[in-house]
Order: sequence, then C-alpha cells, then structure tokens
Amino acid sequence: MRNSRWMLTVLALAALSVGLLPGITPHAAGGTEAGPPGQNPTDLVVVRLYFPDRDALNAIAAEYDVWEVHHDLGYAVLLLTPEEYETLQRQGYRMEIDEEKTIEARNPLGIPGYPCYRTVEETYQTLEELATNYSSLAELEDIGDSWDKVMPGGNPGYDIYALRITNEDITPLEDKPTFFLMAEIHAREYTTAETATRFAEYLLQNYGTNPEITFFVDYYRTYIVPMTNPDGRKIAEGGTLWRKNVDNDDGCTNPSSWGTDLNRNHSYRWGCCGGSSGSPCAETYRGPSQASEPETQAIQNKVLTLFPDQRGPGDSDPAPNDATGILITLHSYSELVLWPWGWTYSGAPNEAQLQTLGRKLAWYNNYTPEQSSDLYITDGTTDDWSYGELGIASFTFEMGTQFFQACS
Ligand code: 0X9
Ligand code: ZN
Repeated sequence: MRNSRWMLTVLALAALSVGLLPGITPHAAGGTEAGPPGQNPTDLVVVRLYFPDRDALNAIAAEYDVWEVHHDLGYAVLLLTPEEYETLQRQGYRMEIDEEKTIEARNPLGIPGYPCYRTVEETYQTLEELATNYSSLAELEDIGDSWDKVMPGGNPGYDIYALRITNEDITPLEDKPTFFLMAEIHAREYTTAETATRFAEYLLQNYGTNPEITFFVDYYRTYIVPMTNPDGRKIAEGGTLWRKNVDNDDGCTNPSSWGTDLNRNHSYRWGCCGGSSGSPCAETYRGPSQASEPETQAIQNKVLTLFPDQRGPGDSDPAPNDATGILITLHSYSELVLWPWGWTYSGAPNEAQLQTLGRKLAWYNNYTPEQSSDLYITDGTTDDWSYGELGIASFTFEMGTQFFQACS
C-alpha cells in the first residue's frame, strides 16, 4: 500500500515532465566568410556523425559534446568547434551538418525568450516563499556552495539549496522513506530546474486537499535541489549552451570551454572506464580528482546523511529487497528514463528491480526506459554514485526534446 502511493506521487513528476546548408560551414570565431559546403567550418557546427560501432561512439562521447544518439540510424548529433570538426574529419568520420540545429546553436535565444523558466534568483525566491508560507511542511536547507562562491574574488557565486518537504509534526523524520530529486546539474538543461520547482509547489499546494499528496507529505521525506549548478545556469540564462560548472583553474584557459562536468565528477568509479575526459576544456571533463567540485560535494554530502548504506562494496553486491528510498536526477534531453550502470554494459546487481521500476516510471511519461550505458558509457555520474555507493534506487530522466525547450 505504501509503495503504490509512493509510486503514484513520484509518477506525478514524470507526468510533469539535411542536408548541407549552402554557406554554413564550420568558421573560426570572428570569421565572417562562409566557405562553400563541404569545406571545413569556421564556427560552431552541429553535425550528424556516423559511428561504425559502440567503441567508436564511446570514444566520441567521452571527449565531445554529444546531444543525441540514434543507435538505430548509426549516428550521433554533436556540437563541434571548427578544430574538433577538422580532427574528426581527419579521423575519417562521415559527418553531415544539421542546418537547423547549427543556426540555433549559433544564435541561441536566452531565457528572455522563455518566460516559463524561472532564473536562479527567481527560483531561490520561490523556495524561500514556500518555506515561509508552508512552515510546518517545508524547510529550506543550505547544502553547500557553488564554485564561484568558494573561490575568493571574482563572481560572488551562490549557495546550493535543498527544500525538504515533509509534515514536521509527524516524527521521527529520519524514519520516513526519502525521495531525493535534483535538477540542473547541467546548466543548459532549462526544463529540469523548473520541473523540480513546480513539483515542490505541487506537493505543497495540494497538501490537505489531495489525499495522495497528503499521505505522501505526511509519511515520506522529499528533498528537492532545483539548481545543482547555479553558476553554470547563470551563464546559460544568457543564451549560451553552457553545460559544466565554472571551475577555471585546471588548465583550460579558454573562457568559453573551461569548467568541470559535474556529471562525471562523482566519486564512484571516477574516470574508470573511458566514459569521461581528462582534458580540462572538454565538455565531459571529469575534474582533477573525484568529487573535486563543491557542487558535487554538496550533493554527495547531503545524500550521505539521508540514506543508509544499503549495498556491499563488491560490483555484484545487491541492495536488499527492503532497500529504502529513491533518487532522481533530472537532465535533458531525449525522453529517456535511465538506470545504472553507466560505467559498464553489465547489468547492476539489482538490474531486475531497477529495470522494473524504471519501466514503470517510463510508462507514465512515455519515455524510453533503458540502462544508462545503452546510451553511451559514462563514469562519475550522480546515479552510478548513489546506487553504487549506497544502493539507492537511482534514475536519470532525460526530459524533453531540446535543451532550451520551448515553453509551449
Ligand atoms: O552525458 C550525460 O551526462 C547525460 N546526458 S546529457 O545530455 N544530459 O548530458 C547522460 C548520462 C547517462 N548516464 C548515466 N545517467 N549514468
Ligand atoms: Zn545533462
């Protein structure tokens, strides 16, 4: 009974949820001349890159900015600099420029064109209002700092907040099963922060009238972190397709490509398996050491205080059948529900249970359910860490069909 109510409420979250262009060639920053089709580009391009096999795809995904993978059609969609385009061309990859996406990438519309998405500041204001207006149900916790906040000088940076939602009069709170929902670890994934914030509003606004929500808020403990990467999000709100945090002291001197990919920085099998990059300018840069980034530390430290360790240290140790809690990390895009492992094609020790739960979640939002590594190999991700380290049932939702999803 408890399980089905729990499931229904978490599923409410799920429910919330060409040819060469003549003249478009990959041209160097500042360059104005577009060469004839087929020549090397001199600006950012979005391409369809045809990969011969899984190994080639994984090698590409570990180093480049992969947006989509179409295993059935044998290609991935990537954003490339002219230099990257040239490198891949030299390596013999067949690439086609996606005209529409290239135009979008070169002329991104910022958040001003997206009134449905609250900014970092607007989101924080909402969280404070919720904590004030629903004082016996919601509590705002400062769980750590962004990279800018930790570094002296420069931008002031941000706190990272978790909103705890549970009826504080029904105790002990620690004994309630925990749902940890996080979003916006990747800056450009606009939809995710707004979905997490609206989920918080939905729970609080429907408490006392909707019996499912009331039960859920009474007997479960939900933590919502809508802005895991606020520094990066602030940049993305200006309309650039920023992904990483803003860490700039690891050797990348290019302000448009420094930063650590927080979804490669977690301390479970960090950098183990060719699922991340060691190059500080790469979009999948894993950072100088595991959990090197303050944003990663904020998430990991908080999760460690909320969930018991339910899994042994071995690769094949399963979490027990009565394991408690769930973690969902919201990303975009591709309409997928993913579960661990990402670091290997092997099934996780709880593969059957993860798959059953993942398929059920996907039934509600019509996304495609699959193991993370079916997409491509990744290491140092949030969900591999939370399942691998603590045995938490952990999922990644890849929401929607664009990073800057239209409000409609
Ligand atoms: O590459 C990523 O981090 C995720 N895709 S995104 O476009 N949002 O960047 C996919 C991660 C898949 N692997 C795991 N969830 N383990
Ligand atoms: Zn993402």
